[in-house]
Amino acid sequence: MTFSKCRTPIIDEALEVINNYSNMDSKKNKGIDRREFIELSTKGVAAVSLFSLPIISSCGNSETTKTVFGACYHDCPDRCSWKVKTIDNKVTDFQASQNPYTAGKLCDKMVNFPNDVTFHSDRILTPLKRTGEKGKGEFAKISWKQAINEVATKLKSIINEKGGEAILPYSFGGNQGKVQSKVPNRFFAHIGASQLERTICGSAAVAGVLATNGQTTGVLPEDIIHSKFIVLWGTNPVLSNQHLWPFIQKAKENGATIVVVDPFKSQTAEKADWHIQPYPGTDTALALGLMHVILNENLHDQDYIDQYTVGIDELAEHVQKYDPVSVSQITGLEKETIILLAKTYAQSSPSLIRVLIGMEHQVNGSSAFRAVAMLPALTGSWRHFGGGLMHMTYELFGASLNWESINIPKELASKETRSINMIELGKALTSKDLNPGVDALFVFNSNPAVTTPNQNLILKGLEREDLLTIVSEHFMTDTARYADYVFPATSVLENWDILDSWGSTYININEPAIEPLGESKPNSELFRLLAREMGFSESYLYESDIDIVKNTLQSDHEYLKGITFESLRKTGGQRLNLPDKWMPHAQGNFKTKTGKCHFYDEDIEPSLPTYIPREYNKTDREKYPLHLLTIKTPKYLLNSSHANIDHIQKKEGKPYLEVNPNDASTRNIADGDELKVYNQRGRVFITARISNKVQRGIVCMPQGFWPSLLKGGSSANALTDHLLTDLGRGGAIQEAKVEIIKV
Ligand SMILES: Nc1nc2c(c(=O)[nH]1)N[C@H]1C(S)=C(S)[C@@H](COP(=O)(O)OP(=O)(O)OC[C@H]3O[C@@H](n4cnc5c(=O)[nH]c(N)nc54)[C@H](O)[C@@H]3O)O[C@H]1N2
Ligand SMILES: Nc1nc2c(c(=O)[nH]1)N[C@H]1C(S)=C(S)[C@@H](COP(=O)(O)OP(=O)(O)OC[C@H]3O[C@@H](n4cnc5c(=O)[nH]c(N)nc54)[C@H](O)[C@@H]3O)O[C@H]1N2
Ligand code: SF4
Ligand SMILES: [Mo]
Repeated sequence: MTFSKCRTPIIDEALEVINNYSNMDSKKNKGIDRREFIELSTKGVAAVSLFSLPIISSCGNSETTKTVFGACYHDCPDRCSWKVKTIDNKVTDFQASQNPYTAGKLCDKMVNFPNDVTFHSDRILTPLKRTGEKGKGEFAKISWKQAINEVATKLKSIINEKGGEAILPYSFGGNQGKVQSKVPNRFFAHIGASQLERTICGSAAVAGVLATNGQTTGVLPEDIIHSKFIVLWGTNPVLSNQHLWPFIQKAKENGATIVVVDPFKSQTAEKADWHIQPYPGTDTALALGLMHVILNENLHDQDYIDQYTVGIDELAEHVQKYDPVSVSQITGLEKETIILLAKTYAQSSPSLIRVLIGMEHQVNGSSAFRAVAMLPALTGSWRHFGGGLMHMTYELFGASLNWESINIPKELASKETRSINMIELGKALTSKDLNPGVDALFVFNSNPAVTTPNQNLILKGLEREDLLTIVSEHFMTDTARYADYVFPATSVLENWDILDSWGSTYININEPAIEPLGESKPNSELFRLLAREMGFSESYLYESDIDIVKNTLQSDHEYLKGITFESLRKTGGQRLNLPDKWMPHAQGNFKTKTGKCHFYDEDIEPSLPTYIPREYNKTDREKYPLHLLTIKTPKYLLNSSHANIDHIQKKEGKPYLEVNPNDASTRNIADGDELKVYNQRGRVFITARISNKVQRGIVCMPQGFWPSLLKGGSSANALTDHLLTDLGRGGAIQEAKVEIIKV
């Protein structure tokens, strides 16, 4: 469509909405018939009359200003809501909207988002085809037509020769909008591609808590202000859950004690009243040790246990071997610390344990969550408002939204195809045993060359000449550098979406603030175009983004009362309509098969949470004696996102390895020395920072830096292994041993 320059702003807006419709829902490509066009026009005009604020200006000089609401797409528990003002496709204002949980403040990672990502000069805005060697990042611009045609042809030929399972989609939380993360799954299910076990974050944590409670939704974030004793167990809200932190501070003002259990002296640990610093991966033993003390000191709530739990006899017997002396040897904590923590936790009321993700990335990580989740039932802290366990909130959205609109259609869901675990990407790409092998890798919403363990094995796989790698991205990431084809993805300011949350209780829609820049297209549109090129006719492959958003809200569930597409367009994020006093387990009501809290479950192996460390052989123990943590300490990065932005690099500074003074002195290492950190999988060059943030025997480096931007071309995940966790098939990323040497 071409428009005359001289038109009224209201029509301008209507046409823009119509344009968005036609751009985003492949109908444009299929040709819109007259009836559909009238329907769309009506929708467009209705939308305009409600929400645009055209500046009345003279003909030929029309400016259109617009305010839309949206939400942060990042894999972050906060899910902030925002408001974007634009004039003529330029963002003039970008800030938090009135969502009380966002509380008027986006984090430092996001305040400058329009410039850092959407309008950044390095952004990829056309399809690209590789011209140089894999990994060199040499590409030529090509048209969408050519890119879609060549990729569709190659995928079809792989399907014909090897079957759909030879194609592996690889995506994670790069964009947590439901449309931009889930809709592509329809395409992959349709072609019978391998399934990806998306378990790198949350899977082990959730599996552990579900084993005990049957649900992860415990105390809601805002209700933490009622707690008097808060244990932040393996989580770092000052950095990773910033909008919860003010509520924790409020609790402190109300008299709460804040305890952090973390092997690293995190930003949160520095601000806590009490930092308990166990060895990494020993939390299962610590939790069982606390239960030992609580039961032996008679600090448990027998009535709660009798009414609402199963397996107390088995648990009581099991914890006898986790006495404070034994647990002290496992965790490295003083036995007095273990006893004091158990007593103060059990005797304070309401007492709350906050867990999130951090502790799961250990071989025993899921058991740790399972064991920790038992403590509130043992002490009956669920009975008190503000007491219990705080974990995730996604189940509230799971219960209330219309998921049929988002999930792959029923007819595809039953298709059985093999699964490949995302943690084991390097193995899958290099394995000679997989049949069929992975012939095509399709990456979107993820940057596995940085974020997935065993980086060098992944890079080796990505170097394969016979691997077709397709990446949809904003930037030339370290993964995209290896692509044969790169597609330009829209940013969140340019596409429709609906966003639930895993850490807050607000639902958001995301309305495009501007038209897609350059030739960028939403993930959803990319797969509609491919489907059309491959000749598929099933309607579920062509649903428009806005229809999916609307349908997802079609639900009679009480939590969505008063929340509609129209209301969300006017307000931005809205809190789910939840009961005033949310106390899910005050009277049991666990979502396990018995309806009770499970201290013991014979259907799970082992039937009780058990501390089972990874055994190393003597040679490895001697060669790589230090335990390496690679965690989210960068303030300005969200995983690997934003690590390529100049001013962010300056603010963030270079990465350091935290080394305990004892380990440094035995190796003759001084603060500021350049080090090589190495093990059997790789090596990273990094500067030493000698500190007491880590205990003797432990070193810590940040995750998220791109290998290509560091000396030696390796970053944290070059040292990590693709080990799986005990339950949930997550990644035991933090189970890595290394040695360090001055270079
Ligand atoms: N600034 C910033 N914020 C982020 C992110 C980011 O990259 N940067 N990432 C987002 C994502 S994807 C997620 S999943 C969340 C995660 O948010 P959190 O769950 O808070 O997790 P992490 O920061 O990964 O880890 C928290 C703490 O767990 C500790 N930890 C590691 N191993 C163990 C252990 O064995 N036991 C115990 N007790 N603690 C352990 C680490 O030292 C770390 O300080 O943060 C989100 N927010
Ligand atoms: N060593 C170590 N490794 C870790 C962790 C750790 O603590 N230590 N944490 C793990 C955790 S918890 C997580 S969640 C993972 C995260 O790992 P990833 O999901 O790979 O996260 P990001 O590095 O943020 O990469 C997301 C990418 O998606 C792109 N993107 C954003 N929006 C869109 C879009 O709309 N379309 C397309 N096509 N692309 C888009 C971004 O530009 C970015 O490059 O990392 C894990 N890896
Ligand atoms: S990254 Fe998290 S804290 Fe920052 S704006 Fe997004 S949701 Fe909010
Ligand atoms: Mo994560």
